Amino acid sequence: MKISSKVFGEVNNQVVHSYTLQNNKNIEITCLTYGCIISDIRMPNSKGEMESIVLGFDTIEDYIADSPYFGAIVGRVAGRIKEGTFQLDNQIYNLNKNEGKNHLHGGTEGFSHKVWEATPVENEDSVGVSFTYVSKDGEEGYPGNLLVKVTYLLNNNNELTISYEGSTDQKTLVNLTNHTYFNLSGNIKRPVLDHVLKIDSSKFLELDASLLPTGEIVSVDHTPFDFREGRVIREGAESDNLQNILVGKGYDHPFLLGANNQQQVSLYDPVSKRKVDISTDQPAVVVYTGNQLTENVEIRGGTSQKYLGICLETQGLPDAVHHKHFPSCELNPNETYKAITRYTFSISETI
Ligand code: G6D
Repeated sequence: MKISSKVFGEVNNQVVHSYTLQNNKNIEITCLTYGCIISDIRMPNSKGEMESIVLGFDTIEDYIADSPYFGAIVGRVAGRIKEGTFQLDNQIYNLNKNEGKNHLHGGTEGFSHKVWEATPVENEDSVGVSFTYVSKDGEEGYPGNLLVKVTYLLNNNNELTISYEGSTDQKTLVNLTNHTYFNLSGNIKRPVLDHVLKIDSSKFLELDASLLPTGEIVSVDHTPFDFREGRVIREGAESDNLQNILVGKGYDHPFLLGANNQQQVSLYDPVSKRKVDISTDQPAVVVYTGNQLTENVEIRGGTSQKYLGICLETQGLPDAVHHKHFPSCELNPNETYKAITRYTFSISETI
C-alpha cells in the first residue's frame, strides 16, 4: 500500500494537492483536494494492461472551466431542488439557481468547487485521504454551519470505500454523492453504450421535463429500466420509452435500492472484462449515462462525446424536501449525517 501527494495547481489563491493511492494489486486512485475529485482510477484489463477507467482532466484549469462534475463530491444537496426553494420549520430558504429556475448539485459553487482540507490515512491494510470542509450558514442559501468529512480508503481487496459524515448547528438539508464517470473500456477507447449494467432495483423515479422527480415511483417491469438481470446501456439510448427520450436518449434516473448494503449495482465491460461492484447504505442510485456530455472538449486521453462515461451516484432521493413520501434529507443539530458506498474492482468473465 502506498500514498503519495503533490501540488496539482491553484484555485482562488488556494493550493490544490493531489493524492495517489496504490494497493498491491495494481489499483491506483488519484484524488484532488478541489472538490475531493477522483481524477483518475487505473486498473489492469484481462490482459494486464493498466488503463484509466474514469473521465478526468490533466489540469486544474480544465476542471474549473469544463468539468461536468467529473469525479467530484456533490453537495450540500446532490440533484435538483425545484425552483431552488424549500421550507424548514416555517422558514423559507432560497438557494442559488444554477440551472434555469432550479438548484442543481449544491448550486453555483457547491462542494465540487471548494478546496477541502486533506489528511492522509495510512492503516495496516488500507490507505486513503480524509477530506473536511466547513460549509458556512447561508452558503448557496442553505441554513446552518455544516461540518462535512469525506474519507476515501483503498485496500488490498481492490475495494474503494467512500464514507461521508456531517454535523450541523441548525436544521438543514444534506444529500452527498460522488459524481465519477466510469468508462471500463480503458483510456476511453469506446463509449459506455456496450457496457452491461446490473441493478438490484424494481422501482425508479419518473422525471419531468426539467429532470425533477414528479413524485411517481414506477415499476421497472417490462421496461428498459429493468436491470435486475443485467442490460446493455445501448438499449436505453435507443429505446422509444418516453422517460429514456426525455433525458436525452439514455438514463438520468434515480433507482430505488433495498437497505441491505449488499452488491446492489454492477457495471461490466465485456471487452476489457473489467467490473465494478457497488454496495451502499443509501436508498437510491442515480444512473446518468453522459447524455449531456459536451462533444469535442479535450479531456484526458481524448475528446468528450455523448455516452463516454456513466455515473452511478449513490444518494438520497433527489428533491426529497418537496416529496414527503421520499426518505428525508433533513439533518438536525443533534444528529450525524452518515453514508457509505463501496466500489470493488475486478476482472470477470461475466457481469
Ligand atoms: C445533467 O441531468 C444531468 C445530471 O444528472 C448530471 O449530474 C449533470 O448533467 C452533470 O445535468
